[in-house]
Amino acid sequence: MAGTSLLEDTPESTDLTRWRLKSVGGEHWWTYLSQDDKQNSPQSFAEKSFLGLPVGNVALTPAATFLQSAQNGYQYFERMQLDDGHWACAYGGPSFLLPGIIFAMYITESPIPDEWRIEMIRYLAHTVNIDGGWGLHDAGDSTVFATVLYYVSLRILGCDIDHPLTRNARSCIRSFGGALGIPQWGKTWLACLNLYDWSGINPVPVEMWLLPDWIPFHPWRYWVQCRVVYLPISYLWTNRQSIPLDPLMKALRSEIYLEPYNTIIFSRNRDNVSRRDCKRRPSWLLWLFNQILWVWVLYLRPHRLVQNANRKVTELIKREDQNTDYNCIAPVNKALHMVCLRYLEGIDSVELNQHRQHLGSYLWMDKDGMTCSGTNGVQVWDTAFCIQAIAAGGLHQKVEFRASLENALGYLDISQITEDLEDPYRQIRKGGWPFSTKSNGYIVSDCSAESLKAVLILQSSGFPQLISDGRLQDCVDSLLEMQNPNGGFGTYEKTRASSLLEFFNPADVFERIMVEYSYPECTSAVVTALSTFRKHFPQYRRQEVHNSIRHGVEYIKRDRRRDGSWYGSWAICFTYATFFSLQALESVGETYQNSEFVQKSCKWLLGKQMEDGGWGEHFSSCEENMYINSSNSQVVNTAWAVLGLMYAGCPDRKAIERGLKLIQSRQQKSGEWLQEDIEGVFNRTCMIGYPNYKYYFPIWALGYYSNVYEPTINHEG
Ligand code: LAN
Repeated sequence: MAGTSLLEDTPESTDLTRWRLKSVGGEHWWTYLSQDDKQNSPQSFAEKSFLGLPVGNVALTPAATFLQSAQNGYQYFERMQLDDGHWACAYGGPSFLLPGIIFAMYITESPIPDEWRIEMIRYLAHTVNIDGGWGLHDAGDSTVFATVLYYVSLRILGCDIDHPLTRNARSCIRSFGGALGIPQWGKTWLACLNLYDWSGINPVPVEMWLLPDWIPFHPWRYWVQCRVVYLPISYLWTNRQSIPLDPLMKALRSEIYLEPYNTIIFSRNRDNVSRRDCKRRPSWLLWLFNQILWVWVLYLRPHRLVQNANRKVTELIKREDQNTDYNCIAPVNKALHMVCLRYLEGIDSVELNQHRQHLGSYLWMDKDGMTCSGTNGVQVWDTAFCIQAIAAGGLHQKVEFRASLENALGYLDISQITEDLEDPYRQIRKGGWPFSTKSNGYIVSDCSAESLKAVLILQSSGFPQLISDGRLQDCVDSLLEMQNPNGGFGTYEKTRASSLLEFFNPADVFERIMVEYSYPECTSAVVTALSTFRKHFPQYRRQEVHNSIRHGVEYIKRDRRRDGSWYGSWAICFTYATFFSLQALESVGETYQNSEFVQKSCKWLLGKQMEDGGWGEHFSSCEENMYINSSNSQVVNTAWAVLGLMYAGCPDRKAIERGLKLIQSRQQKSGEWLQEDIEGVFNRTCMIGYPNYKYYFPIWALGYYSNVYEPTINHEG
């Protein structure tokens, strides 16, 4: 159902030949040139390709070997590299991000440029489901959450009530029982817009930030993505910040509910979450906790305490803004910060202007319109993997690829975080790498690990020594600090509180968001990186590195399922995590040849190979917690599976070659691969796209084959 457009008419579009992608220090944003300027700056290959415009592809010499296929793949992908060395991409999927940006702009009276407006509407026309609604993510069935937020967005963007998109969405909302059953984050946005009453949202009091830090459930202990969202929400909730009612909002009040607005008793809808939205029934503990909180906030708490807490929260909001150069960690808290600043500093404030300037880096324009990315890009992550993919087949030694790889190394050089923060709630970060840009400011365990590997590979094979030994050692120092007592690694930080806090997860639509967990993917990335690092620096913190690897491996082994697979949390799904885990085991010398443990995982992978030689995993694997085949094999899943088998040293060469042939058969004459199903996920329920995976993981698999087997064999036939 998802993605089938209801619209007979093609929605209005801008002139796609006028869009350009600017990039400075990795921060990238799309601009819309005037007709005159357009003539002076021709569109690049990457720009045309993102926008679906003809690129004048040349047919490459057909590949006779897997390695040549890899090479052809990179000949295409290389052309997509931006001048500052990184690769950009659409990073869309989730449906609750774009509305946040639109609402924040509306609330802060920031004009929405016409070209954005037109393209956002076009994006929504492209992704609407047959029933007129939208899902939690582009591929999902319609929910109240997404449909109401997008409906309000469309109205703000200028669609009137008779526009086909709004008309259909409205009847969809009505058939779902109206907007009252929207989950908590949706209720919050509606309340900010004065379309819902704050009394209908369970308490998120600012005072929680005044608790002593040692308290086991103090918010500083939450998973960083969760704490940064509830920080501005606590300010908005406590201070009941809604914009004044204007004619549009007045109209919307009568459009999104079944009953007249004034007759709704919002306080009775605090726990009302539509069945189609609710992924996680709130626990009775949360319910009880909320009742206690209501008594506290309504009758007990002293006013002075609220004032103090407001001060503290304001300080924390501003600190996050400064630490991230007004990008914030992700678009959800960025949008909410903007709303807070309207009240804290005013719509003309310097701070709000800073935020406005960085809005563009979250908005991605492509052939289907404009949407909001999950972060301000995937720059470091994609660049680090791309380098490793090329090197897997030794292609980094080829002169023709040297310049582009030097450029990629240059990007990793400028995006490494080189100093720590004076901030008690932030851990050390010096030497680590973020997911996107340096200005994002947060290092991630696996982004640091993948970048460290990429730098070590290039700098040890004759590339310029851009990053000093000391800086690489700093990265290891930060990584060692991030290991959890169970041996595993989380994403941004060490686990700071018990997973029991999950009973208090108020978000209805996401699972496992309250605290950091250890993940096999992140742990494997770090284990592999430390194993590589110690080959180059055998003496550096020798014992600690050794112990960290050992504990990491123990965690990875413990985390495996009985059937031999690993559950992946950041991409779909078991093939992803199994690839990483087998790679980590190989890095410490554990392979099919000497380990029954590895043999079992190979058997599991082989058991999932499809008739056509490929692998294909459906996104519902993530939610259902078990392997579910997609209807067709996918190049990305196939690449992970064969990579897993090859790292494991699986002797079933035929199966591996069948997988690689499938990948080869999907390669276009230009060297590229076409987009297939969505690749990524977060919090078990929300899918997110990693469009560059379809380039570098196949390249990696095809190239790596020549590393494992004889490179000279002709694989045709
Ligand atoms: C990401 C994107 C990258 C991802 C990997 C590096 C792939 C992973 O291995 C570690 C976790 C990380 C960094 C990650 C965490 C959660 C993010 C930031 C996202 C999936 C992108 C969007 C998502 C963010 C939480 C979206 C906002 C939603 C909330 C529930 C707060």
